[in-house]
This record gives sequence, structure tokens and C-alpha cells, in this order.
Amino acid sequence: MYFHRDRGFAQPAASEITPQSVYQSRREWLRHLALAAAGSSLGAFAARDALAAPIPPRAALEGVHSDIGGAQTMEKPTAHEDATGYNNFYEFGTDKADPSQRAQSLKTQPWTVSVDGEVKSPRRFDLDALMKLGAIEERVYRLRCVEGWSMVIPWLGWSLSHLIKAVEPSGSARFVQFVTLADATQMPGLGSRVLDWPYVEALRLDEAMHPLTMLVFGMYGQVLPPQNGAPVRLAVPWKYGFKSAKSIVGIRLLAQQPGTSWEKAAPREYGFYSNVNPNVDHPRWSQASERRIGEDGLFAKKRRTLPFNGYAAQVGALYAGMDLRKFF
Ligand SMILES: Nc1nc2c(c(=O)[nH]1)N[C@H]1C(S)=C(S)[C@@H](COP(=O)(O)O)O[C@H]1N2
Ligand SMILES: [Mo]
Repeated sequence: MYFHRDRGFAQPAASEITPQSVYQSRREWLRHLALAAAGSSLGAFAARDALAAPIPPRAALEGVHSDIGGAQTMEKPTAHEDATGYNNFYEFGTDKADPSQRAQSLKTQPWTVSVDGEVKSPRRFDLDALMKLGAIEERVYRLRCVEGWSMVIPWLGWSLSHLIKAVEPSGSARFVQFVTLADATQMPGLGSRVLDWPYVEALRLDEAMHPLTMLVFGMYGQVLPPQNGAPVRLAVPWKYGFKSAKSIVGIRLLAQQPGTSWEKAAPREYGFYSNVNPNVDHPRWSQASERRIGEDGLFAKKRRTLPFNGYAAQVGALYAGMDLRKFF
């Protein structure tokens, strides 16, 4: 079964769709998270256990926010155990189980994110101040890894556009670069030369400003686990997973398109855009279908991969007139 809601941006409020009681408790719970995180510098991140709140009851339509309307998926989220146990986070090793086994002691407090470059108001945020820039909401997005598997993840966060507006891009800003933590004392994977460290990613400014592009602080109703990119990461649902950088420490607005880690490592295989595209194969494998994690039984069928990972109605216009084979 494959449900996808392609209703454009006109969307009834969640309160009209979700049973009132569920909606209320969800809202209360989300407010709770926001308050806990904003409350003190100890906040959510020191008090992980206290915050490991029960996962809120799931309704048919989760966490709708007017910004993203029809982009919410109704697919069943991937099991929490899979989403937190099968990861790509090469700073902790290249095996899928490495991040969950080796990232647990990642120090996420204190944490700062500096935002600078082509902006009128460069700033260095500590995590609490950063989280307060937007209202935390839950959004269930598909994540499609370039390797041919996918998951459905209920993220907690807000549109990155809130942060970009806060620092006031100058007229010359055209790209947004994301720099992630590279601390060899905490990250055993840095000893390997598979990638240039730090892991860096980037988006065009209009992609970064798109309401679907999300700055993420939590998942499954809880603060982000280290293996998923604590304490703050990106979720760009129409692009291959590697564009969604984890454990971000710097965001820089740039006039010129910067290189990115995977593009530098293998320019023929990983382009700057990396929009999910079933019609453009990776040089070493097809991108036409995907394996949904958790559906890997003997008889599980692969799923067809959708253009822009199913978000074409929302983001297709960003690429009008572009040759997506050339700009892969
Ligand atoms: N810093 C950093 N971010 C990263 C990666 C990485 O190795 N390092 N891997 C990427 C890849 S390839 C994918 S598919 C997603 C996986 O996110 P998840 O483990 O939360 O599902 O994170 C992306 N972000
Ligand atoms: Mo990936």
C-alpha cells in the first residue's frame, strides 16, 4: 500500500481531521517538548531520560502545519528501532550499526551553531536560543537514501527558512552551506579517509528557504538520538538522504556554489542537486525502486521510487527548465 497525499497546499487544519482528543494531547505534548527545551540551558538535552516521553498517540494525519500542507505522508512510520539502529553517519563508522553503537557518548551540550557569510546579522546561537526561533512541529517525511533504501520518519523541528530570515541574507547570498561536527576525540570514523572532514553539504538558497526544508531537533516524539544527528540536523525530503546533514555546527550563506563532501569524493556519482530521481540511475545501480526498511521479508516487494521522492507537487517548480540529467 502506498498512500501519498498530493493535495497541494490547500489543507484543512489538523483539528478538522484528527479526533479532537488526540490532537489536543499531541499539541500539549509538543508544547511540553518546546518548553522543556527552551526552559533552561540544561533543558531537554541534559535531561534526556526525563524527556524520553511516551510517543504520542498516532492519528491518521499527524502534525499538519499550514506551511507544508499536502506534503504530509500518511505512510506508516518506520519502526523506531530501525530508524535508530540502521544509520549512515560516517563520522562513527561506515557500518549501519556503527552509529548506534559508537555515537552514544556524543557530547551535545553545550552546542552552538554559527550562522554567517552573506548575511546582515551573523549570529552564533546556543542550542536553546536556536530552538526558540520557530515552533516545533511534527512532520512525517520519507527519507530515501541514495543506496536504494528508504524510511518514513516523524521529525520534530521547523522550517529552516525561519533561521535564514533571522540572519537577513544579503543580496549576494545564493547558496547555504552546512558544516557538521568533526571532532576526532569523539568520532572514531574521522580516522578513515572515505570522506573529507568535516562533512559538508549545501543547498541553493531557494531550496533552503522552501517550507519543506526542515531544521530537526527530534524524532518519534523525543530529542534526536546521537546516531540520527543530535542535537540538530537537516531534513530535505525530496533529495537523497546524504543532503540531510547531521550534527550541524555552522551554517554559511555564500555567493558561489560550494563543493560538498560526497560530490568531492565521487563527482560522477553524487551531484550537487541529488534530487531523488528514478529516471537518473547512479552509475553503479538503478534508482528506479527502493527497499523500505522494515519490509525486507522474503516476499516484500520493492517500491517504485517517485520523482522528488513524492514531493514533486511541492518542489518541482524550483527546477523548472533545468536539465535534471545534467544537474543530477
Ligand atoms: N554528518 C553526517 N550527516 C549525514 C551522513 C553522514 O555520514 N554524516 N549521512 C547521510 C546519509 S547518507 C543519510 S541516508 C542520512 C541518514 O539519516 P538517518 O540515519 O537519520 O536515517 O544522513 C545523512 N547525513
Ligand atoms: Mo544515504
